[in-house]
Amino acid sequence: MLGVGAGILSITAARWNGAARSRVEFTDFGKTARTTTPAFDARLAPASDAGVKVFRIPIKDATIEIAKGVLYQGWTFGGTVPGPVIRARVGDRVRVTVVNQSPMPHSIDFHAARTPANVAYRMIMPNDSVSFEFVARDAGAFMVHCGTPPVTMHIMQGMYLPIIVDPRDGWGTTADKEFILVQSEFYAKAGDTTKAGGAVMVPMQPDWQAAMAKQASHVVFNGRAFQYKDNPLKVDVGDRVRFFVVNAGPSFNSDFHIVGAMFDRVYPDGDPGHALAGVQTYMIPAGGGAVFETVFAPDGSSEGLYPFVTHSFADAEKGAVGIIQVGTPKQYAHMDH
Ligand SMILES: [Cu+2]
Repeated sequence: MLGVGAGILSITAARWNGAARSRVEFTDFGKTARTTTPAFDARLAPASDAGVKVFRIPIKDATIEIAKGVLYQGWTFGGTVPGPVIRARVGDRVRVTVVNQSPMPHSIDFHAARTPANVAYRMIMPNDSVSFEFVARDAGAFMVHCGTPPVTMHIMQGMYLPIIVDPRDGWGTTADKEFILVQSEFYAKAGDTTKAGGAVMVPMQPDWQAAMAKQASHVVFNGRAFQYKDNPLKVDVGDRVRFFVVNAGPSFNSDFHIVGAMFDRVYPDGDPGHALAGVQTYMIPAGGGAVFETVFAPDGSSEGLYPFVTHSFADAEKGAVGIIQVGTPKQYAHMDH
């Protein structure tokens, strides 16, 4: 009797919630890494309709490229910096298993979760793993990072990724293109060449003194200085474009701005109810995120090139600048890359 009753109950629940609410989708970030060459793929696909989203995230050391030809010995989620992009919707159940495949203790901290930190964010020893589940209740663009002390070191080594949570009923507008941009700083110094044979290129290493003095060597979008100057984000004339911007820090603000455009909407905290209109620059604190929209309209920000920057320009000079290419501007069509 119990079995029959449970069956009826689950059928009823499925009718109430729709089959999608109980559909489980599994993503193994050990197998699906985002493209990072020639640039980190900033384009975003919509979240799936699966109501239960399961992610396996391996922690592993990796040699990354923080500027053209500049290698760095980093620590990562999933082998890239930033780590894999997670996208869910308000109401989704997000299940995470983090597997530590590196030789030192790490952890994970989801800013999108309301959960007891001592349980979900506990230390994960080498070859150990942690699993937890949370319901995504708050819309926005959130930071996820390693919280193992010293946190500055674990973040400057590359241990962060973005999670986007869409409002239950969407953002109120239809975007033609969506992009993820994660700003962060590196504090790099020359690697130890004594172990290498001279001809070998030695990856750079963390400079703790520089990090404490907040003297970054590189400030970057999506892990590599200037990568979107060489490989612009491409949109079409007339597109409404939504940017999810997360500032991983560890220590700088991001003063996000697009030269030649205006933000029709900015969602502080990722809450559509907080929308601001007509914004030139919006500051994202370290550990924060915001959602931006602009339209590259034919009678305004039309065909052309639009730099996006942190308007804290000493940081832009260190790499936090890229280009949005709208349509195919003539001067660009003839440029040879
Ligand atoms: Cu760590």
